[in-house]
Amino acid sequence: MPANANSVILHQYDISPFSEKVRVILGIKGLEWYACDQPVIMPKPELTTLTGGYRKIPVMQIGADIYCDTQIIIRELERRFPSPSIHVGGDKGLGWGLSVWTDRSIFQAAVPIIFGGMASDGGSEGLTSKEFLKDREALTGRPFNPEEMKAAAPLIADQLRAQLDWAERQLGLNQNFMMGDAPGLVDASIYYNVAFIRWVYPKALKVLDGLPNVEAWERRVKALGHGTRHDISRNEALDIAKAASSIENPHSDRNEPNGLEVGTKVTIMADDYGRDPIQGELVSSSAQHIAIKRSHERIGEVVLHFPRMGFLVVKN
Ligand SMILES: N[C@@H](CCC(=O)N[C@@H](CS)C(=O)NCC(=O)O)C(=O)O
Repeated sequence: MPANANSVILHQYDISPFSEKVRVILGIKGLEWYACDQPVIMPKPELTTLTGGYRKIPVMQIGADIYCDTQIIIRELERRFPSPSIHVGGDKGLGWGLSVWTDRSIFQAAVPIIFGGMASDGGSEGLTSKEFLKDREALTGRPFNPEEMKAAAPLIADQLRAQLDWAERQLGLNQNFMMGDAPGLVDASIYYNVAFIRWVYPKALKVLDGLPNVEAWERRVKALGHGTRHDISRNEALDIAKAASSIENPHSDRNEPNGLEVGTKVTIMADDYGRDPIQGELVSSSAQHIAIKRSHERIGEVVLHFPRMGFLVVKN
């Protein structure tokens, strides 16, 4: 079935850990979706045409609505496809807070463990190519040097182990998933980190020795699958954006603290890495969401959606 303006298109690549977070959610919800594969390093001309400069992966597109960052992607999937919910057990909203822990603390531990470990083993292909390292230096604005990560990796492995031990205790209550018997946001948020290490540098999963509940849970989350995946080319995805119109209704937030309203021209940037500024005109905003519109001759007008936590918004 060809994709249309209502299809979920995930701009991704297979070994992208943050894409895996979203793919697990697609699996939990049993959704049909289209993978639009993007390059692992810059340039990504089709992606940045859609996003106005945002380069990180994944990005979700539905018609002319473009969702940047897994937080807003998953929030939108929950809004459009509420059942089964990603908020399970006692999680009514704090699951998002836990994803800040998993995305920043666990993920930032996984990176040096993987790259430092590969450097110790003398591996130097693919993910440690010169082009890749240069790209990630530009992304983070800091040296990305596996040789330096080598010394840190064993110390950081302790940090990873301590955090996965929390997960072990949580599961120890005889439950299949983090918040109870059903899988949800918290599972996807922890799991993608373990999956990333498993794919790229499985040796580092030595930290799972003594954490049998986490190992069994990892297999359970993997078995959830990714829903039904189709593939779509980058050009087709741009054609869909061009033919579609955004479904976002203009809306000013009465409680917005910084005087943003419909029509305000703003610049948005991530507060951690990949801080490329994206400019546009505000369509709607709330405590959790900001939508801006932009135009480009290849795709016409699109609306970009970002989460608020983790993104800075300034008036132009
Ligand atoms: N906060 C972002 C983080 C996304 C992220 O760091 N993605 C990685 C890939 S998994 C990335 O974009 N790396 C640079 C690249 O792929 O060019 C999110 O939740 O979506």
